[in-house]
Amino acid sequence: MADLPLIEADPEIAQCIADEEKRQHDKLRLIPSENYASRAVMEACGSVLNNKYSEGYAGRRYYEGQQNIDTVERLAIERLKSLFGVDHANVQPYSGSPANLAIYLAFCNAGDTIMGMGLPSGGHLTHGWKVSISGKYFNAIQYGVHRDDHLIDFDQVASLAREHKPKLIFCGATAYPRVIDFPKFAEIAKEVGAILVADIAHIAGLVAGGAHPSPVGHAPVISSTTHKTFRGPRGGMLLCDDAHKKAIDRAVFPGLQGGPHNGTTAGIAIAAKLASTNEFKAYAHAIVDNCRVLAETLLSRGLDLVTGGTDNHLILIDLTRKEVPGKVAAQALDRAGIVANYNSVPFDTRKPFDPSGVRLGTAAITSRGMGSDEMKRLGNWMADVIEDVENEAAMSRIAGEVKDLCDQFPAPGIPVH
Ligand code: DSN
Repeated sequence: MADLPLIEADPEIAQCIADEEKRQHDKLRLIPSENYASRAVMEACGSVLNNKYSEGYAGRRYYEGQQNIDTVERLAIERLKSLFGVDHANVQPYSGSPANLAIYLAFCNAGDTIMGMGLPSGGHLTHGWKVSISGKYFNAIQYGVHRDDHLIDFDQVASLAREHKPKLIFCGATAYPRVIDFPKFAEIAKEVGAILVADIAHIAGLVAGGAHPSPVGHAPVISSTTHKTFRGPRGGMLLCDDAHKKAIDRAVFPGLQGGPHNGTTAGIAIAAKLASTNEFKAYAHAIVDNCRVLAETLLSRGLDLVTGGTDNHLILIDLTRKEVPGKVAAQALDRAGIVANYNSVPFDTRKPFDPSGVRLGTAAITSRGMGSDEMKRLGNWMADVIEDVENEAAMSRIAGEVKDLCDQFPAPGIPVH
């Protein structure tokens, strides 16, 4: 039984995977936290490395038989250190949320004051939002964006920091379309004696490829996922300077997690190697260029964008003025073969499960090799759908055109259907 191929062992799951391959091939995937992991990354994730337990760190494990795993983990660490220019890397966090929890465990006690950007302004749940453990176990102070231009309100960040003296300040976001000003955050953190943490989960690939400023030298602790713009496996990583490395390593293991997922570690090593190439640098810049063209097209069709545009891989459409709920728009777009997610916009008058925005990003479609011509077509399709969300005939026509376009730009790592 253990030797059967998937198609024989579990035809139902085999069919789900085949269907998902087809979906990922046939649709324009615009969820900004998604991408197509490189084929080599996918191979590593499905390899025998999954079979091995390796609690501890290279050279200091609690299980024997680490001859190959230690090499894999050391390669991942060394490549990340050189790629990002940091003193230390921990590649064991299971994903971004556990990476952020490890940071809290490393530097805070329950009840301590921490600061992060509020979810409605584009921050992540783990930056202190009330329903997350980070908002429940800590005294979480939340900063936000200006009401008029939706840019981070640094006067508010500074005054809240002075008033509350947080131990940690998180910067970085999941729904913020502009450059994060790491030096400005660092200045505020220094003034109040807080540790600045940069969560670069969304922009790690842009930072690695030089398409977004690096937090290194400003934030002594950096957390990230490895699968978004970085195009690696589903996983997490923590980067830090020498002063913080002992606490970070202890917090990840044994503080928070058991054995690392070694297939993922190998995938991170591969992604780091690929991200150090000129090809990846060009990819990172193309993500941003594509996003700008897509934003310009949407604006030209009369759609409102949070902050009026984008500097990175992400766009947040504000549909308040159009009076189309974000969920209705996202569902209509999906029927037209364009996959985005509904999302709150700053100062949203609607509830988070039925908000006014649609969030999109260009990391995955840029991995398919699409460029500005395709972004213009895409922006016009999106505007057509949003203008007439009940026009099923138009949606199925667009879905067909989307499929034709996708056939011209095969998705990396997916067999052509
Ligand atoms: N859920 C991820 C995102 O979509 O941005 C972040 O955790």
